[in-house]
Amino acid sequence: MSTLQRDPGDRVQVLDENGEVVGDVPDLPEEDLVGMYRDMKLARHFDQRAVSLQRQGRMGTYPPLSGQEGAQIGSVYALDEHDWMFPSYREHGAAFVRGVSLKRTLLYWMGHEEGNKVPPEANVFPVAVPIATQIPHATGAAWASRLKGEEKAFLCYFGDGATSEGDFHEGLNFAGVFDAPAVFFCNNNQWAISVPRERQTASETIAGKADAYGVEGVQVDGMDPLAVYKVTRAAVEKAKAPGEDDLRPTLIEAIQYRFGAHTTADDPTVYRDEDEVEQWKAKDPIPRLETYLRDRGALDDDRVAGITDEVETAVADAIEEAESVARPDPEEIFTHVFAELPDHLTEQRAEFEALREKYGDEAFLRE
Ligand SMILES: Cc1ncc(C[n+]2csc(CCOP(=O)(O)OP(=O)(O)O)c2C)c(N)n1
Ligand SMILES: [Mg+2]
Repeated sequence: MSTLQRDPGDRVQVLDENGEVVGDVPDLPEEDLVGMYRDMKLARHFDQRAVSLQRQGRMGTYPPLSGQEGAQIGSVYALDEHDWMFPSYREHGAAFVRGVSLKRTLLYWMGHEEGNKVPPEANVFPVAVPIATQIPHATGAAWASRLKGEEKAFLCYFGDGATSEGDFHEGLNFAGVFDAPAVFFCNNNQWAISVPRERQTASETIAGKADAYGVEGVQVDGMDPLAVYKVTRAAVEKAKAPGEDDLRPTLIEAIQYRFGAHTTADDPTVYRDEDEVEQWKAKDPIPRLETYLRDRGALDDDRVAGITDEVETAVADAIEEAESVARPDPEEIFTHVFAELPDHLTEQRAEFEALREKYGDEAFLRE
């Protein structure tokens, strides 16, 4: 059976929960397989440090990604250099692989506007906090690229919650009708803050929604990085060079779980059981790939220790660099969005300036 043309309930898997091979391993050089492992470890360690910084008051609200590394790294490895990625707010791991530095991601969540400035060569759209808005953006960019005669794929990430938004329908419908070279990648992590997957949609699967748009839908084990790579690579190739009877777009549903809170402002213990979290932790993508790589002789204790050191140093250096940037002036919240400030924001800025003048900055910092 081809990777994409299958029943959406038939979940693609290459490594089982113990790292045993149960499907065809994608044809990737060993260097890339080890690279995937390193990047997943980097994403995990970055995440743990970022949550800790927030808890220490050294960073603002932050959305953790632990548990979702397999989906992020596996999928982003499937892009070619000139392809594009459209993130939500949780894809720091994937963005890093594309060349958005850890320092820049830290600056973003520390409240620096500079953190929003994506290096042009990364081909990554800015973070989208409003749910699903990036979906029609990706469709539009993909369609425009095709009209220009380019051969590029546009990988768009969003959550299970995003599938209830009008933007999801509009983006996928348009992509189907105009045959846009887009890959819609749903990170189904089972929760949209406190709303469980079964309250999100009565559809049996999210992948099955593809039928409504006349495009292919495929479900994959999102905690199996090799399976994720395989389906995303097939979708990227099809987006650029479809077979005679194929439409370019694909909807991928990657089944996974976020181990942590929705954001550092959320307390998941009030809406989900610890047992559920433990069950999903048994599917952790990192030890799974590590077991496979050790079995094929690509990793041993020394190499794992070397990668762990490398990752810890990279994150520590990025934190030091980000914290050495002077804190942004609060007035910056009024800049960078509009070329000309609208009247209501001009008034708010004047009010802010007056309050600042009267009470001083110290008053704003008080709890
Ligand atoms: C248009 C819009 N509505 C509501 C919100 C508030 N909100 C932020 S995250 C979130 C849940 C999103 O869940 P999901 O799409 O599953 O993504 P996840 O956070 O699980 O990755 C909501 C409702 C928002 N940011 N934008
Ligand atoms: Mg979700």
